[in-house]
Amino acid sequence: DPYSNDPMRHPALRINSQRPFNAEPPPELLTESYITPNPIFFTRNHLPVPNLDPDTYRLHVVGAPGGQSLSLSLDDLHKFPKHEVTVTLQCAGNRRSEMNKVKEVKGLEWRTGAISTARWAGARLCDVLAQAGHRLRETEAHVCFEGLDSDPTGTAYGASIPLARAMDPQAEVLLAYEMNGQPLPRDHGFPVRVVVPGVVGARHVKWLGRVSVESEESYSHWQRRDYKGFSPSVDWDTVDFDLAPSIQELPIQSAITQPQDGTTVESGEVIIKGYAWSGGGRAVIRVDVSMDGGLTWQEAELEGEEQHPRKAWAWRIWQLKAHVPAEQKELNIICKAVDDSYNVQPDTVAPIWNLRGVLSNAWHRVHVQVVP
Ligand code: MTE
Ligand code: MO
Repeated sequence: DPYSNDPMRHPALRINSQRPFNAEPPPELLTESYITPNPIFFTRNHLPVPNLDPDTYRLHVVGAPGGQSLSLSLDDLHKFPKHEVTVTLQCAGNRRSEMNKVKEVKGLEWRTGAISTARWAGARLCDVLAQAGHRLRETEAHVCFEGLDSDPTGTAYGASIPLARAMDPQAEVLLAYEMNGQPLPRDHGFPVRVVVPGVVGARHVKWLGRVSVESEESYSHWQRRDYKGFSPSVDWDTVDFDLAPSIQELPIQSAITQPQDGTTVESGEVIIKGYAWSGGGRAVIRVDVSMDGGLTWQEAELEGEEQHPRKAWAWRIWQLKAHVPAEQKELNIICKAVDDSYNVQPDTVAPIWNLRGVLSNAWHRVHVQVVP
């Protein structure tokens, strides 16, 4: 069993798949704190977790023509200036279960928890690439990452991002060796992973073994044959993965974590709580909440750290204290967020349905009963 060496996991995690291990924190824990504690940070593994020895670990960085290739130990990585940044990581499949209700999709049944936030620290990718002689190129180029996890045929997990993002110090792309002040937990990429602020989780390659600069995107299955969006009309007989761009920055997203769907609340003051986040460093400027299925709206209070324009890498937790009269029988609660490009979430799932169930960001709806 290639999974027999996987680490222990926190019992509060809601498991979507045991082998490979995929799990999300329950909603009430997800927004309890702005920074997600490491043991309940959502986990998305495609393969068994490799067991890497930090003393013999080496990161191979392929050098530029005229530059030099690097073989970096953990100590070597620590010699680069240490950079820290708070980043929300979201899987492209977050909230896929809602898409599956409209029409069957292929993929893990994530609810609202395939998203978490941590304070990451490590070397900036641009500093490491510069040491290997890389510069921004006139022509299109991509930085390809390979994990040290592999399938039975020896194929490793891989992904890529555009070189322009990798070389931009303001984009803050990290080769991270710390998560919330601790060495990375094994499930989250020990000893080194990529963190690409504002970009879909799939590009944050864990257990990083190799970095290279190529004229083409990574040839990995997960770059070319997965993590792409399609029209609702495309099915598995007609899909052509070469026609759609790989997902990089993610669209505006929000969800309600409290109260939970199908539960009961007491009339009087009811607290509605959730998260909101947008990709590409776009800040969340507003979260609208409806208690009556979308007839009327109230603005939620945004909590958590202030966001910097164009560098809003982390989510906002939001809250609304609503007054619910005793004669009210039920509530149809909805949330929708707006980012600083005034991008909004679509109101329903059907028009954004796609066969892989990615990019599921329709208005989040929760139905609860009210007791006097
Ligand atoms: N990196 C490797 N090497 N192997 C993987 O399976 N999964 C990716 C990404 N990096 C993956 C990986 C996907 S799809 C996501 S959403 C994030 O890791 C999840 O990161 P987390 O498990 O730390 O939350
Ligand atoms: Mo993912």
